[in-house]
Amino acid sequence: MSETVKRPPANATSPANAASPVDATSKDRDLQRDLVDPGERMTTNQGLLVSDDQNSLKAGLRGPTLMEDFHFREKMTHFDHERIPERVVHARGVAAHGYFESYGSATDITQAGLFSEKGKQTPMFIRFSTVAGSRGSADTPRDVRGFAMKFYTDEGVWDLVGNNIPIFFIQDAIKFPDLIHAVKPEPHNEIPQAQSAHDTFWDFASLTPEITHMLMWVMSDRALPRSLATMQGFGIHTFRFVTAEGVSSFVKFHLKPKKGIHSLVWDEAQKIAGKDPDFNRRDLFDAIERGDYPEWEFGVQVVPEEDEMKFDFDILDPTKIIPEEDVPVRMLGKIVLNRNVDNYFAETEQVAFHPGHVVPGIDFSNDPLLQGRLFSYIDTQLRRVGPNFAELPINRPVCPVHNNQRDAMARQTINKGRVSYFPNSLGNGCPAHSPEGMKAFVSYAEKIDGVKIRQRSPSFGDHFSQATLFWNSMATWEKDHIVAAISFELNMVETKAIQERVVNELLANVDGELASRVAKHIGLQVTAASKPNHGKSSPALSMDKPADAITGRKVAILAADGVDADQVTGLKKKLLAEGALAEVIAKTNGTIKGRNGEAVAVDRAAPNAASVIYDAVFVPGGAESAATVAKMGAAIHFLNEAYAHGKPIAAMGEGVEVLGKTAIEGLSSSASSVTSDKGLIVAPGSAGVSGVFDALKEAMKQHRFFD
Ligand code: HDE
Repeated sequence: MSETVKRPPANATSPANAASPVDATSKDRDLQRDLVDPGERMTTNQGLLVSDDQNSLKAGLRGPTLMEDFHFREKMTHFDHERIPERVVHARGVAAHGYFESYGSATDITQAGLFSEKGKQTPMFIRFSTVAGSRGSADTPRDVRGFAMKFYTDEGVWDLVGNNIPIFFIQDAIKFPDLIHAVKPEPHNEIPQAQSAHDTFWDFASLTPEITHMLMWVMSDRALPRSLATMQGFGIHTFRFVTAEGVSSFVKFHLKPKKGIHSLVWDEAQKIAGKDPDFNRRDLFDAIERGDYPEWEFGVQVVPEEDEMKFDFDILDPTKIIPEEDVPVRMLGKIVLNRNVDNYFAETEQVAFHPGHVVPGIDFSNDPLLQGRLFSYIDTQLRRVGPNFAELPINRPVCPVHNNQRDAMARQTINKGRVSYFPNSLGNGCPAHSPEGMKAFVSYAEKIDGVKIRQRSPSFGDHFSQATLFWNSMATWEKDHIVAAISFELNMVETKAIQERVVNELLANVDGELASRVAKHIGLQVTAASKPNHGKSSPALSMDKPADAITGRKVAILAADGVDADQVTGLKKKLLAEGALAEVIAKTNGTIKGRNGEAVAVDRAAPNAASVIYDAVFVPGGAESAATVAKMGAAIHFLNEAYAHGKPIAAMGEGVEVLGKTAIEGLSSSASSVTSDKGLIVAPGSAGVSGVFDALKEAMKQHRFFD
């Protein structure tokens, strides 16, 4: 458990009897009663003290194991049943506890209690995930990231099961099994794992024009988050807010990360999958352990009911965004993650989300994707976790639960009394309905009048304009990465007809330049006439924005014996003070000698330190150190790779000469003071660490320099 986060005392109130209002620690208190310490003496599950857990009961020293060995059988059968089915999608995930804090009253748009007053805190649990890969796959494939949020409100559990991309691949839930079958490993040979770069995905995509807008997002670096804390989150669908007076408006949920929106690049993501497959989950876990709590602002775009038809797309269509320039995001509060789980299986694996878990003040729209999800999630939890999934510690609400649902496998509640039906007189009519005024959930009384029809609304018909809007909104480097990503994926596709359909039937309808650039990379011609580009853009869609701070960023310091220890410790201290991290990397672990004989601790040996897990590099001065580093192939590779990935690189004194041995261009080592140009920071020996640090900090806020 985190040292920094203090748990509340163990005098847990049973949630079923919780009388006190919910606060940020209510769920922690609730979970407390299920926490078990390892204990001093081993017992069986029946509490019997165990004398020997390492030898099975045998007939003679070299004889067969006896059927009678109940201890062996109990241990082994439990082990045999340790796994539950992995999620059919979003199998690989990581989660943490935290809270939502309201910025002020939002009662003008919703009666949901968590938004009722300034400072009100509601406990939360968030699970992040990749979609396509199995539970044991790597953290960094090109994929959408799940962003599933559980709010333990005093009015019941609210699940906002979102993603890090604001739209989806398809418009109707009935197509979801096809989409997932297409992207998952191909059924005949179970290849490839956690990747969309194969024939079946692109076959489906090429025949599904509504996917085009989403393709632009997943082929952008949005699909390669640097950190889970540098991702935006979205509820995707249009939902409804409803006030106490019954007035409804449409809303889209947004989460904006405090650390800025930053991603990896594809080459880096692929290498990290081998060097550190747990890259994102490690980053989240470590950040929370050291008190660097991930934080997001939480807000909504609000569309009054009467404005539903005012857009040139349908707000029920989940392949569309509402541009933030048209409807700004109204911030309602912040979300902070401040505690790691105690047990991965009990919490992260058994947590069960369902978009149908809502509270008064939040309701659904008729988005056909959302409507289908309202069936799928409860169904999947019944199969995956079982009919009493809501009783599990991580899933149970912090407010009372009373109804006549009974029994089923692994029931935990011991319901007293002879009454398990309604209406009843023997139980005094309890549990009873809540009368008006008690804030029970009442579905929004939307007027529905339609014919039964299996058809898509024509208002869902424009599949390309917002894909073009996205493309137009990208910085040059973002466009380059999209072209490279689509080209990479299509070059993995073996069927030429699929490549041709993607280029001519999808991309040519987005933008002519995009289509022809991709066509060139994959050795094809664009044969279709390109649709004219409408020229509109939405600046909010670009990731080309500096962060406010460098918290959690990691700097590598390449050093050897004879290093200028003052530079190393000076820079390290300044970085740590900013919440960033710095690691001294040397040939072997242990210590190296500073140029004045002082011992400098090594944080990581070179073979364990790949450039891809750092955000920036510093090569300090010290003639002997610089000469050694310049001769180390691993160090030169490190610098070249960091350079190729556009990362800030700084060098001081003799360290500048090391850069001369690399492929880095545009060095101006003759300068007499610190020069900083496009992420390349060089300083002569006489310059102080402060100037280098300031320039490095600014460069790290920019994140990358692709030119
Ligand atoms: Fe999901 N999705 N989904 N999805 N989804 C699941 O539920 C489904 C969709 C999302 O961390 C499953 O518990 C259908 C959109 C997240 O536990 C399953 C459709 C969005 C998670 C399921 C969608 C999501 C899931 C698999 C089309 C973003 C992980 C295991 C109608 C708004 C939750 C499970 C976690 C998980 C079905 C589309 C997000 C099978 C049928 C759109 C973050 O129920």
